[in-house]
Amino acid sequence: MTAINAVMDLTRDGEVAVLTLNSPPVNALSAPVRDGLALGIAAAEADPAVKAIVLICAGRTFIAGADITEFGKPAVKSASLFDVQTAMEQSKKPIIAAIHGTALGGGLEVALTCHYRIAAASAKCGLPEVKLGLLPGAGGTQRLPRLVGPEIALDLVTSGRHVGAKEALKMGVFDEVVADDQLLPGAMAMARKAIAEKWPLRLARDVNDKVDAARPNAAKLFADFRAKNAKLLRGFEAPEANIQCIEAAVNLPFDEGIKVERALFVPLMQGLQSRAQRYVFFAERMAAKVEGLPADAQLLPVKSVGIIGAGTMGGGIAMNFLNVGIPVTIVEMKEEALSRGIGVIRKNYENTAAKGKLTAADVETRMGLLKGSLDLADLGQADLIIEAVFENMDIKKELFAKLDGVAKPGAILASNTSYLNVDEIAAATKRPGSVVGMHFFSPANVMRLLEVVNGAKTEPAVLATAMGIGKKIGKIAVVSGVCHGFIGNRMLSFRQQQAQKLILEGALPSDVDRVLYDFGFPMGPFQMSDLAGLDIGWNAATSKGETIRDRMCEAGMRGQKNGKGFYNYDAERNRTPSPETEKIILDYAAERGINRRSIDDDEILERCLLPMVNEGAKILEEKMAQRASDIDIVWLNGYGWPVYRGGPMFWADHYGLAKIVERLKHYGITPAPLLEKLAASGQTFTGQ
Ligand code: T1G
Repeated sequence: MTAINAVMDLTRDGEVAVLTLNSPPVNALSAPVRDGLALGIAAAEADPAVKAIVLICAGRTFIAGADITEFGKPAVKSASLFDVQTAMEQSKKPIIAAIHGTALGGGLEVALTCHYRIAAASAKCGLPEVKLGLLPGAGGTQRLPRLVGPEIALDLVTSGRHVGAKEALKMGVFDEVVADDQLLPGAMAMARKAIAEKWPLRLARDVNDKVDAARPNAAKLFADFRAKNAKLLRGFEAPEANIQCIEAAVNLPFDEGIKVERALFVPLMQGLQSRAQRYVFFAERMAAKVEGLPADAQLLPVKSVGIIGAGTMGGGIAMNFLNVGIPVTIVEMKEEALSRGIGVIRKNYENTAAKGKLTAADVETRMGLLKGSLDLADLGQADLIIEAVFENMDIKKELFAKLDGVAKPGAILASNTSYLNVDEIAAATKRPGSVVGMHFFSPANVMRLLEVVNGAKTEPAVLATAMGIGKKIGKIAVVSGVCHGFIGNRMLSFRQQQAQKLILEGALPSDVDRVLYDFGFPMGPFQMSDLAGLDIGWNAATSKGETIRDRMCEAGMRGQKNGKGFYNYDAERNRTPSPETEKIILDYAAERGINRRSIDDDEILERCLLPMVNEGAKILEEKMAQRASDIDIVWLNGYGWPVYRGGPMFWADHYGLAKIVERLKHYGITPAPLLEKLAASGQTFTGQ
C-alpha cells in the first residue's frame, strides 16, 4: 500500500489499482482530498502494471460533496475539482467509483466523471446543492441529464433529493448494485471484467442521446416544469439557475454547457441566499449540541412511550414513535375519544399508503405497535410519557401528580404544553428531575420542530434523552428555557400584536398578509387565523365584543371552515376580502378614536418583524435560547420563515442592527439591551 497523502492510499491487486479515500467525517472534497485524488490518479496512471482503477472511500460514506466549511474562506493552494475531473476523463484506464453511504454534490459529480459506477444496496446519491442555495458546480448539471434525461435531472437538481441505489440503477446513474458487504469485491470484479472485455472508456459527457431527443420539445419541457413548480420554488434564486443549467445541457455542447454552469454558480455562491442556506445547514447541526452536556451524554432507554390525550396533538405525537418502531400506549378518558383518535391515526397512515409512500403492511405494523387504554395505570411501564391534554395549568398539574403514582422509577414525564410553565408542572410531582417539556408543532407527525423545554430541575440525562429521542423520530430539537411561549410562540406574540395594531391604524388584513407572503412566509397571520379557525379558545358565553375576533365570532364567522373570516372563501377555498370584516375593523377603530392612515409595505414588514427580533434578543439575554442560530432554527422549522433568509436573527444581522435600533425607537418600541450593545459595537447575533 502506498500513502498518496494523508487522506489517500493506493493499493494494487493484480492489474487493478484501488484508491481508498479516508477523510472523516464524510470524505468531503477538502484541499487534501482533492490533492489525494489528483495524485492518486496520476500514480495509478503512471504504473504500467495497472489496467483499471477503483475509487472507494473508507468510513461512513462515499464523498458527500464539496467541503462546505471551506466556502467563503480564502482558497488554499491545491488541485481544483476541475483538475481532478480532467485527469479522470483523460485517463487511459477505466476508473470505477465504488459508492456506499451518500454520494452527494461534488461527490456524485466525481462519480459521474468516472467511467463506471457500482454501489452498495443501501447507498444513496443526489445533487443537493440547491438546498445550500447553489447548483452542482462540477459538471453535474451537464453530465447528469446526459445519463438520466432532462426531466429526471430537473427533479433532482431542483429538489436536492437523495436517490436510493435501486432507483439510481434504473435511472442509469449506477451501472451495478451489490450487497452492502460486497462493494469492494464487486468493484474488483467489475474492474477485472472491464480489463478482460476491454470495456470502452465511456464518459458521461459523450452520452448525448437523451439530451438530443429532448431538444425538439425543450421549450415546452422547461416551460411546463417552471409553471408546475412556481409556487414551490417561489422566492428562491438557486432553482431557476439550476433549471437554466439543465436547459444548457439540452441545447448546447458539453463544454458550452459547462461555461453556463460556471457563470451561474459564482453569483449564487457569492449571494446572500446561499450564505443564509449554508448558515442554516450548520445551525441545524449546532442546535443538537446542548451546552454543558457532553456530545456522548448517557441517554436513558426509550423502548416504550405513553401518550395522554388522543386528540390532534396526541395522535400526531404518537405517529412519530410508531414510525420508528417504538410501541405506544395512548390513553384517553372516554372510549369515544380514544376510538376516534386511533381511527384518525389509522386514516393518516392509510392516506399515506394511498400515495404509495407506505405499504399496507407498513400500516398494520405501525398500528400493531399502538395500544389504546382508558387507564393511566397502563403507562406504568412506559420509559417516556408525554401528555397532550388541554392547555390548562390546573389540569396538567393534577395529571402530573397522578403520573407520579403511576410511572415507573426513572420514567421521563414530558409535557407538550406550548407555553405553560414547565417548572410549575414539575413541582406537582415528587420527581421534578424527570420532568421536561416536549413542545411539538401541529401537525405533530409532519412539523420537524420540537422545542425541548429544560426545567430548572430537569436532570441532564432527561434533557439529553429528550433531545436524542427527538432526533430519532426525525425532529429538529431545540432547547428552550422556561418562559411564556418558550422561543417561537413568545416571539410570534409580538408579530401578532403588531398585526392587530396595523389593521386598526389603517392597513387591511390582506395588506399584512400580502407583505409577509411576499417576504416568503407561506401565509400571513390573518389567513393563518382563518385556517386555524377563529373560534379556537373563543367562548360565546363570555364573549363581550372586546376584540375584533370576538366581534367576528359573534357575527358567526369561523374562518375558512365556514367560509367567513378575515376573508370570504368560495367552495374551492379561493379567498376574497370580506367587506363585513372590514366594517367590523373600521367600527372598532372609530370607537377608539383611531384616525386610520395609509401604511406602506415597509412599515408593515418592519412592525411585524423587528419586534420579533427584539424579543429574540431578550430571549438570548435571559438565556432562554442557547444561541441566536437556535432561534433561527425554531422559526425556520416551526413557523415557515423562508430558509433563503436564514431566520430572524440572521436576517436582522443583514438588515442592520443599528438600523433596527433606530426603527424600533421610531415605532416607540424600546430596543433590548443586547440589541443596543451589539448595534453599538458593530457586532451581530450570528457572526455571519
Ligand atoms: N462539508 C463539510 N462538512 C460536512 C459536509 C460537507 N459537505 N457534510 C457533512 N458535514 C459534516 C457535518 O457538519 C457534521 O459535522 C458531520 O459532517 C456529520 O454530518 C462542487 C458545490 C452527508 C447526508 O450538501 O447532507 O458539493 O457536526 O451530522 O446526519 O457541486 O451531512 O459532526 O462537526 O449531517 O449522517 C453538497 C451535506 C455540498 C451534503 C450525512 N453536499 N451533508 O448526514 O451527518 S456543495 C451536501 C449532508 C457541493 C459541488 C457543490 C449530511 C450527510 P459535525 P451530519 P448525517
